[in-house]
Amino acid sequence: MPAPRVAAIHDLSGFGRCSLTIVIPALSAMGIQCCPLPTAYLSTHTGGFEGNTFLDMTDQMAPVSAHWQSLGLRFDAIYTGFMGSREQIALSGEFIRAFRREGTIAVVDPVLGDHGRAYRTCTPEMCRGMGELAELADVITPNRTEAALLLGWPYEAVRLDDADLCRHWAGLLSLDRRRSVVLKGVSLEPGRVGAVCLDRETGRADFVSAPLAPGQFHGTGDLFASVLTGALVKGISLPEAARLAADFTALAARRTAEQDIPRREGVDFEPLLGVLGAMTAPEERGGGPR
Ligand code: PXL
Repeated sequence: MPAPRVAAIHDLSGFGRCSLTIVIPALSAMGIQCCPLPTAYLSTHTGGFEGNTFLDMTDQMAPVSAHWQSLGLRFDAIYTGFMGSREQIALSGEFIRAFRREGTIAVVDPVLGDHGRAYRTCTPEMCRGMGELAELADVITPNRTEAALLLGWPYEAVRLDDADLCRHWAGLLSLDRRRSVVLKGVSLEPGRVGAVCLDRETGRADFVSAPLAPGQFHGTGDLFASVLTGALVKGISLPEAARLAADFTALAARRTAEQDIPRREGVDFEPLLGVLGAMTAPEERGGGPR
């Protein structure tokens, strides 16, 4: 069987590990072909570095899409993340419309902010646009900050420390179950963090969690969403995909904490990519030859 194929619409940040520098290795390690459509090239990400360069690649997005359409390319998933402008959000929506087929999974990670604050590049107009893009998604993966921004609620109100409240927010974010929701940053017990997963097919809300690592590292949201996307493309169920994403992200965060590197340098996950491949391999999961 050929490798499943994912179109990944994210920025490429040279240093600091986020977006495509996480998406590509994570999907590759899971045996998935990643076709990147970079929206911008930055010298570093914008969280914790000053003076980063920003090469806007918006004008490449439609021609790349047109070329891929002329080649008749098909994707098992379309996975979008950080956006540099309102126009990029609109073009990503057009890409999803153009390439969506029966069985294609559209995963929109509505990267807008963290820790109660919007990223400095995310204007209110960008937040509105991201909401529109997320309407095209089969699965969205917001954190608590992004959930608040998408729902138009204050961050403090979107508490994720109570199961009923988590179900409530996930329900609102699902737009009457038109899309599945993996809402990250849920913590129902001290020392553990994870997600609530509302599956639009079954209507079930499942909780997954993993031990909370000391410290917080840039790019953990991108790593979680990448592993989740890869697992979904491999046919793994939503709660199981979220469990794998939570477990691997926790493992990478723990390793990073042990390395004592600055938070802005992101998750030190590369030495663990073999583990990721094994965790998501069919034979490890009891589904293939041993
Ligand atoms: O990890 C999210 C992200 C992605 N891409 C860029 C960013 C950020 C968060 O700061 O700056 C360029």
